[in-house]
Amino acid sequence: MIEYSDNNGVDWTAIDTAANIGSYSWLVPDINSNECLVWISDAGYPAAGDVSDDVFRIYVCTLAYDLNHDCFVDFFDFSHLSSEWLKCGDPCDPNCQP
Ligand SMILES: [Ca+2]
Repeated sequence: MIEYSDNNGVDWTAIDTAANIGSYSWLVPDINSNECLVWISDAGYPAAGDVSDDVFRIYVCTLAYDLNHDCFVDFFDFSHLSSEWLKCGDPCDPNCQP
């Protein structure tokens, strides 16, 4: 069982129950907190588990021109924008040259 807290362990929210394969990909929630923790435990024996060694930060990126959502506006974003600069975006338009 995987859970997280956004208030340093006061409250816990379930993320998922998953088999232990050594890693887990998690799309973090849209929150702003400097007091996040993750708790992982055996779903059948909740006392057997462990929590993050320290709090970490989750924040919502607010950059409008971060086109690949990595929270940086850099050359990749510019190249992504320029790669579609002259595309019409309408696949039903016979004059569209994607
Ligand atoms: Ca970016």
